[in-house]
Amino acid sequence: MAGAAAVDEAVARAAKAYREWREVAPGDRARLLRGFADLVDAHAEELAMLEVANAGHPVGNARWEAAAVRDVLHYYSGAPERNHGRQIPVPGGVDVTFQEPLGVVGVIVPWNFPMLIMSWGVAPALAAGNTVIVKPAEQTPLTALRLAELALAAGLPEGVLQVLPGAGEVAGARLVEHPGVAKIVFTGSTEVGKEIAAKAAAHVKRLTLELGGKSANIVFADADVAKAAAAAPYAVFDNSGQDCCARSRVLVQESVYDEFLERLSEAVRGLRVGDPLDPATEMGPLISPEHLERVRGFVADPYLQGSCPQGRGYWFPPTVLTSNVTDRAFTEEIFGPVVSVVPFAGEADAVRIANDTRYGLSGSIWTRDIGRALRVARAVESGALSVNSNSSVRYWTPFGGFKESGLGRELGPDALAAFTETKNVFISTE
Ligand code: TXE
Repeated sequence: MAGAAAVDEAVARAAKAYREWREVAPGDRARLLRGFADLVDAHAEELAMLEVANAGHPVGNARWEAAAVRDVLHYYSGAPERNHGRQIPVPGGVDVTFQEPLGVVGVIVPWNFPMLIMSWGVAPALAAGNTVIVKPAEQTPLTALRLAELALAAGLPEGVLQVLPGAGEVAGARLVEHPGVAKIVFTGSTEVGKEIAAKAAAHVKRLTLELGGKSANIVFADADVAKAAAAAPYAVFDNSGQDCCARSRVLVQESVYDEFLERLSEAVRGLRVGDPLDPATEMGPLISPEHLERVRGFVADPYLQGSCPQGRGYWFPPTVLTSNVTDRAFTEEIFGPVVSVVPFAGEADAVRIANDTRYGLSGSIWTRDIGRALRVARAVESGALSVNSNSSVRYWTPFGGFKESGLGRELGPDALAAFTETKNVFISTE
């Protein structure tokens, strides 16, 4: 558990490493990142098993996550050689822009997708020439430490990527306040995100924030209702609902509400909740006893609950609520396997309910009408929407939130821009 002094030491080491790392030729930086990706691939099974122990993820999910970490590293290993600026026509000379790295970047990671979210910060930051200090969540330091070892083994110079397990209020807070840290990437609760934004303002520190969500899954009567209902459990029960993209509010058009609820209930009853090491398991336990208590506090009168193991472990069954739009369970992020289903009358009604929240991270629209799909997608105040699909994250495309769900974008080309500063240079020809 690193204290403030350890953070200061790490920042000094990262600042020293930065002076060399930013000078490494783009092709060499690319090769090192590619080598890191290849080592992750070679250790994918080990990393997956470590994530099962770390966070209780079902082993199938953890395997997918290890592959996704590799893919993110691979994707950004192409970036150093394409991180070019522009040449802009101006009178009296030549104008060029450079995409300069920022310096030392602090990446503060939550416990819900420990290695995956770490890679979203680390890969583009390193590709752009920054050095990185990762502060994993208290509950889940294991895969972060292993990834740092693999980075060293791949030949990344010492100090380029450091992992510092520690308490949020100590090690995390010190990273945020340290004048030698140029940027903070934070994924976690909206409350802590606001606190970090206020502290970062003191140094005009660069920030990327990925915060909470309460996303809507909007099902219109003209949709393939069977498909939408079959996909809905994944959208909220994946990772036991501990997902900022969870579509925890399902809005269903009145005429197909009963049919949808019936089909959803059937799917929920069939969900296999249990031992994360069993490959057939679809949903594992919650992260901690405190979190279990918190989730429990939202559920008073469930419409339906699936089954889950009894006894040892932080188990909570997949739960369906038919709550009112003003209920706490409908408005607050539960971060557990609890979904609220409500009816709506028409398109305007659906958009109004979807937008009646302080969050705006993801969401889905199920319809066969392409015009409606685009109209609603444009009207919903959210950063990552999908039509006839419930998945939000593709590493090629920007991901991030509107409103209190965050600031800035991760993944895709946007993330590379988020780890660089544009410098403009004018050269007089007169
Ligand atoms: O998050 P915290 P917690 C939401 C979700 C969950 C709730 C609480 O609703 O129930 O947040 O989870 C570090 N300065 N999400 O308490 O505290 C901390 O050590 C600097 C949504 O675990 O925000 C950890 O590494 N850092 C979310 C990270 O911040 C601080 C994912 C997240 O912890 C700090 C997780 C401080 N003062 C929870 N205090 C998502 N967006 O996916 C804590 N940390």
